[in-house]
Order: sequence, then C-alpha cells, then structure tokens
Amino acid sequence: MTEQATGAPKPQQPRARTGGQQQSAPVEMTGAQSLIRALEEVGADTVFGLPGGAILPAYDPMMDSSGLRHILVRHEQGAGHAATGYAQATGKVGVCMATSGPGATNLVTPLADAHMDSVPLVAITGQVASGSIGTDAFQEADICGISMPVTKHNFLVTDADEIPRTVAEAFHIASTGRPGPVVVDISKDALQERTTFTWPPVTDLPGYRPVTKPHSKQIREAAKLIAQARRPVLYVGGGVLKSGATGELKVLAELTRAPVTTTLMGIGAFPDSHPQHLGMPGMHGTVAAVTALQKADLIVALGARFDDRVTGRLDSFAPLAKVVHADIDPAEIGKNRAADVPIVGDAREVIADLVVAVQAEADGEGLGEAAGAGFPDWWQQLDRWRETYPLGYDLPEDGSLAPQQVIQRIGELAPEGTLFAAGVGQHQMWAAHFIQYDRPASWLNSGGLGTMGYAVPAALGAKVGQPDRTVWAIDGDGCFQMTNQELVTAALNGVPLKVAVINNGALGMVRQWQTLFYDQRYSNTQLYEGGSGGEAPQQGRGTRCPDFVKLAEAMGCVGIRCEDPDQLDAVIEKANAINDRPVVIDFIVHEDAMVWPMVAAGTSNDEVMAARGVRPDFGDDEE
Ligand SMILES: Cc1ncc(C[n+]2csc(CCOP(=O)(O)OP(=O)(O)O)c2C)c(N)n1
Repeated sequence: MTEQATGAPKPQQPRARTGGQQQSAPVEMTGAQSLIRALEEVGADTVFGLPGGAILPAYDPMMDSSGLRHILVRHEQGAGHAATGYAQATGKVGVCMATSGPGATNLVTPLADAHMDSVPLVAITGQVASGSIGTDAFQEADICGISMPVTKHNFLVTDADEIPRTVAEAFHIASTGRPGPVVVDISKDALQERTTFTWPPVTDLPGYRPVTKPHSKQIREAAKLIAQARRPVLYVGGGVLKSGATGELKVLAELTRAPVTTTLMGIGAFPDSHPQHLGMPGMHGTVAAVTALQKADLIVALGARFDDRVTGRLDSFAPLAKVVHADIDPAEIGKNRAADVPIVGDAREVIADLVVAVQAEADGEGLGEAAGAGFPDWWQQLDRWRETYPLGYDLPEDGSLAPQQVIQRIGELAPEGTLFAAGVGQHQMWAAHFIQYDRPASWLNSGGLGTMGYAVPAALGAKVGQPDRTVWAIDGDGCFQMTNQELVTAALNGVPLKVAVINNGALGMVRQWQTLFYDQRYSNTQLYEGGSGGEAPQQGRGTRCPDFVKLAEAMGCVGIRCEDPDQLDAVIEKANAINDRPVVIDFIVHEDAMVWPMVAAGTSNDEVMAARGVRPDFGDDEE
C-alpha cells in the first residue's frame, strides 16, 4: 500500500464554546434533550453506546436527532474502543455513552487506553439520581473517582442547567492541547428535570490554557544544536500525527537530511518508503533505529515521550546524545530523560518554526561541516546497519503459513488508502514491521496501554468514521476472543470491516517470552486443548475451539479459513472484494514464529538482538 503523506486528519475543534458570540434564544426542554442538542452543536455525529436505567432519559431524545447516529454495541468496552478508532481515523472527538455502575466501569479500559495514547474522547455516563449518590444505590459507581487517574478531566453534573456548558468544555478539553479522554457523568434527575437551552454556552476554564506557540529562543537553540550535530536523529511520536504536522516534518527532515525514526504511535507520520526512514525504535525496533538512537549525538524528540519500550534501560539509553524535546504537554519534558533544549508547543508550530530557524542557520553559514554536507559519515554507518540487519523472517519448513507473510501480503494487496487496526501481541509488531505505511491515520493500535481486544472495536469505529476506506483489523487469536462480539454490531449496522485472525493457537507474545526467558515452560499460553500448561498435546491443534469461521458466520459475517500459502493471495483478494458484510479470515499460522529484533525487557538497547542468537556487531570505531 503506497500513498503520498498528505491529508492528515485535522484535529476537530468544537464549533462553539466561548462567550462573545450571539446566544440563541432560550428554549425549554429536559436535561436529556439539552444533552442531545449540545452534542449536535459541538459537531458530534456518531455515538457508540449501550443504554441502561440511569442514562435512559438521554436515549429517548436521541431517537429524534437527525444529526446523531447511535451505534448500539454489545459491550461498553467495545463502545470506548470504537470511539477511539473513530477519533484516530478522523481526527474528530470520539463519543461513547454508557449507563451508571457496570456500564460506566466497563468503559474504564478504553478510557485508560485513550489516556495513554492521547486520544480525544468524550464518554457520557448516566449516574444515579443526585439524592442517591453516596448511598450505594443500585448500579451506583463513582466513575469520576474511578476514572480520575486515567482521564484528562471529568465532570459530575447534577444540575440540568449545567449540561450544555459541560459538554462544550468536555469537547474543548478533549480536543485541545494534548488530547485525551473526558468523562461527563450526569445524574438521572439532571437528565429528567426541565431546563432552558441556549447556545453557545459561556465556558469557564480559567486554569486551562495549553501552550501551542513555542518559545522562539528555544527554537533558535534547537536549530543551533541541529546545525552543529554530527549524528542527529529525529525521533518522531504520535504527537506529530495528532497535530497534523506530517507535511512540516517531511520538510524538516529533507532540509536537515537527518535520519527519522517513528515510534509505534508515530507510524505514518513520515513515509515508511522515504530513504531517510530508519523504521521503528524500541523493544522491537529495527537494529538501525535502535542503534542510531544509542550512537546519536543529538536526539530531536517531536511529540514523543521517551517511553520505556523505546528507551530500554533508561540509564544506558543514548548516552552520547544531547536532547531537544518538543511536546505540547510540559509534564512530558524531562519526565524520563533530561532535555538540553525543552520546547513546549504544538508539534506543527514547533516543526514549522524549526524549519525557518534551521534555514536561517544555513543561510547565515552557521551549519557545521557534517550538517552542511548532509551527515555523510553518519549515513554511511546507518546504511551499513540497515543493509546488514534488515527486517526479515523465515518461511516454516513444514509448508505452513508464516504469520509475517500473511500480514505482509494483506498490506501489499490492500486497496489504496486502507486503514489497519492491530491488536496487541506478536501480530501487532509484525503489522508494524511488514506493512508499509506511507500516509497518516492509516495505522491504529493500542500503544501505551497495550490493550488486547482493541482491534475489532477500533476497526469498527474507524470504518464508521471513514466508510470509503478499506479497514483491516489484524488480530491475534487471543485478542480476538476478548471483543469479537462487536462483529455483531458491525454486521447489524452495515459496517463491512475485515478481520485477519493470525491464529497461532497461543498467546503468542507471552509464549515468546516463555520460550526465551522461562526455559520453554508454556504455562497457560496455549489456546487449544490442554491449554492450562504442562505438556503440549501430542495430537496437535486438531480441535478448533472456538471455530472462528463458524463464529464469524454466527455473527453475520463471512467466515473463511486459510492454512495453505498457495491460497493466501486468493483468500485476501476475496476478502477485499466483499463489501456488504464484515469478513473474518482465520489464518492458521505456524506457532513458533518470533518477533525480531528484540531488546529484552529491563536490558539496555545496546543489547539489541537482530534475531535469536544474533547480536549485531557494530565495531569499536563507530562511537
Ligand atoms: C487485556 C490484556 N491482557 C493481557 C495482556 C498481556 N498480553 C500481551 S500480548 C498477549 C498475547 C496476545 O495473544 P494473541 O492475541 O493470540 O496475539 P499473538 O501474540 O499470538 O500475536 C498477552 C496475553 C494484554 N496486553 N492485554
């Protein structure tokens, strides 16, 4: 799949929020009606949810809304991830809705997931009547208290008059600065009571003023460091995608001629096919990217957060590098790695200003010799690492399917503009490695929380938000068993997403660690019979439980099985041609494939292994 890196989704801003504008004349209605009107006014068009007693008043006026489409999920976790997938695919705020108590607590995982990955989300939850709060009433849960550590903000609303203002503020907070999830918990009596609705409401967020414009002195300092560097790396994270800065990034990269590495959350921010792209850094990053950071004399971090999966053992991470760290969230700067030049600001503005400042250094002949020549010595080393340790895999000797091969062919046969959502595990890493991403918003995954069960509902949300794009979920057989019920939602709502179950019969990533670090003692990672551990059954993987083909068909999807490499392309093409229903392909793959390269948890990135038993040799002359 190739396409130019254009058309990053623009982050959505709520349509109306502050005073100063002409307010509409007050109209009398219920709090619930006011909630639906407010959602329409902020530009929400889709709500993923499931009703219950406390939120029921809101579901009644929803029936009369022409602007809001409600998609009834089968589990609230599905609603949360679907709203996340919708937000990641469109750049708009995702909206989910649930009732009080268990409905709300079922949203906790997707809220935490969205928080870790900075996804703009608004979750509307019903709460028991205000007079019952604190009495252990039926289906009462303190969702504001529970979700506080995993949300950007949350509101408890017990007065109908507060509903429009709160909705406007929630959308504003979710979508501005560092995006994130916001909970709006509304008591049932507030939904039922009479109020008046006017728009826009006057919002009041005195302490909330995200800095987007970077400080010019910091930009000049950063440009000077780039001009004097000999071994720079642009370390690019999800923030670049969120700010829609991919165009600016390409200009900066080509101006500086510095190598680029994009994190798991930053995939698509810089075209994989670009010659300056080294691939992904971190635990399963490419040898070239991991080593480039280790040997760099300057790291320019753009919308990335020095996550432990990227740095490995922090005290030995990039020991020679000065650091420029640009992030919209000041709390990220210096959190894990001290910054020599901290820059607080929106990535798009930061990168645009950096382009101007680096150009000024060049015009003023401030470039050092290496920068002036485009870092030829550095590129010589980088190219040697790329050529010596490329990504690759072996085909199984028994003629079975290699999981990497399945994923690679899905990528190669995908129609232009296809969007991929991955689960968590080996298949996620292979999907990051073996599909070529050349445009933003084409790769969705759960990077921070690592949530198994993310892929199917996120793909559902993405397909709802981008109905004209093909959407493939690349899922593991373990992940798929966590949230596949949302395929019923997809089938009934006419959302023809495609799911590739990479069925290795195991919780593969955990099994890989057992292979490498637990002496091949496979405790509770085998998903077929005899799966509680101990000896693997001699009869192999004969019993299919569940049978994913039958399961898919029972859920209103097309179910296909593929075990034969000779059938691989035909099966993928068949799935690509089906557009009236969801499709699930059960790819039976070899169970022993492993994800390489790998930096073992808790070790230094210097100890990256290119493959099992293959420790790259960088020589001493390269320091
Ligand atoms: C909700 C949740 N529980 C447990 C884990 C730990 N975990 C990480 S990867 C993985 C195995 C995933 O198995 P599968 O979906 O079959 O994918 P594979 O690794 O085989 O590709 C597990 C259990 C997790 N990330 N999320």
